[in-house]
Amino acid sequence: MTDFSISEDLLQAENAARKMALDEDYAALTRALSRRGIDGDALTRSIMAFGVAIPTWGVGTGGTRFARFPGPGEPRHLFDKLEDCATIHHLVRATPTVSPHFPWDATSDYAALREVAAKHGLAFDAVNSNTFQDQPNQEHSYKFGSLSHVESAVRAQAIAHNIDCIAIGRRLGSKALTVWIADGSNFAGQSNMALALDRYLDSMREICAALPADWRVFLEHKLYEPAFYASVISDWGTSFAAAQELGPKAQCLVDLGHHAPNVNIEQIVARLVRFGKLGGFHFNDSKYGDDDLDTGSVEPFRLFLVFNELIDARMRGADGFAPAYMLDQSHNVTDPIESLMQSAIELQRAYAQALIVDRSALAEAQAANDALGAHLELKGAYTTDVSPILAMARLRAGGAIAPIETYRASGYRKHKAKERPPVARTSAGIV
Ligand code: RM4
Ligand code: MN
Ligand code: MN
Repeated sequence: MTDFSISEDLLQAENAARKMALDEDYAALTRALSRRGIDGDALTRSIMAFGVAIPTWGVGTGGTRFARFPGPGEPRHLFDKLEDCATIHHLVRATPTVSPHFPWDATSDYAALREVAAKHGLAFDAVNSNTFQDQPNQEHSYKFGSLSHVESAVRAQAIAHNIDCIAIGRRLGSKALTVWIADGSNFAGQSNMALALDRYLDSMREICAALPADWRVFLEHKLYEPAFYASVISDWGTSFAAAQELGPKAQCLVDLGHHAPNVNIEQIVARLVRFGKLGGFHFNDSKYGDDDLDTGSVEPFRLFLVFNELIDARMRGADGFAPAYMLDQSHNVTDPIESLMQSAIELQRAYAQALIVDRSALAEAQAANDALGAHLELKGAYTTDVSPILAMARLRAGGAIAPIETYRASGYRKHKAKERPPVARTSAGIV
């Protein structure tokens, strides 16, 4: 059976049906922007150049610790996942890279894998290690930690796994390793919090020593879960201090869902930028904790404020500023392809809105202590509906004016449900 893919004919037909309305909306928006001194076409070009990586596990249906409800036509293996990632990029033209997770994505021939990805028009972004669960036939268990474990043999196994990930990443063309550990404690007194951090740092030093010259390592912090009393790398402060000790290749990764409620994430971003330690993002949204909701679905203003800091940093030419962007969210009730397309669009929206902030008017208001005036500069950009710019960027890049509608019209999922009969136990998604 040949694998179904969305045809150019369908894409053209779907776009043709929407083109006239888009042209009208785009003209109206670019006229309104030009009255504000903004070049709409230049903005469209900036949006076309924006890219975010899709995590391979994101195209599988996720779950909670209570249940997982698999969807039809789920990817059964890495090659199916790549096919779904390619479908997303085909329509949204904003997701040219894939971020793999090992050993979930382990395969025997990485050169072949890289070729298959390239045929799909995809490249590989940061590789993620996994020492938060045990694998079949693994010698030592991570039940009580990995890089910070009290036993050196367990730490050595976790270090070796990370070094393996670097070796795989080199073959795939990656330039960064993301390390998130689940290490921590569930009882007061269970762990010596000072010594656990020391052990983590010693382990990370060995991993850093194995990094190629042009690689970075991203330290990902997370407040809680599965450690509910104290996580070893719990917050940006710990992550930052660790990155400082580990040297220039080590930077911090901000997963939007990994903070306490009400924490000012945009300020954390500004701090990390200031010290040259902002490595990248895992984008998602969150209401209560690490709930991995879809990007921009709950707090779009916060997402905009994060991008506002990023644009500010870029305009200022902040030192060592080259953050990596990745989506990291768990799709439990939606078709993951639809969620990922919408999330990529929400990132582009926040990016576009941040780009149209009048930075000199903002600076003037700040200098004059005009609090409301400064705020209104941000609000003016945030309340601008940039959708026509985003749609035009997709169209000009060869994608869909309306990606979700086009995807639904294609029947892709129905076809995949036939091509990919359910397997007993898939590794798709976060369970
Ligand atoms: C963690 C963290 C990591 C991700 C795993 C699956 O909460 O966000 O980035 O790899 O989940
Ligand atoms: Mn993450
Ligand atoms: Mn997470």
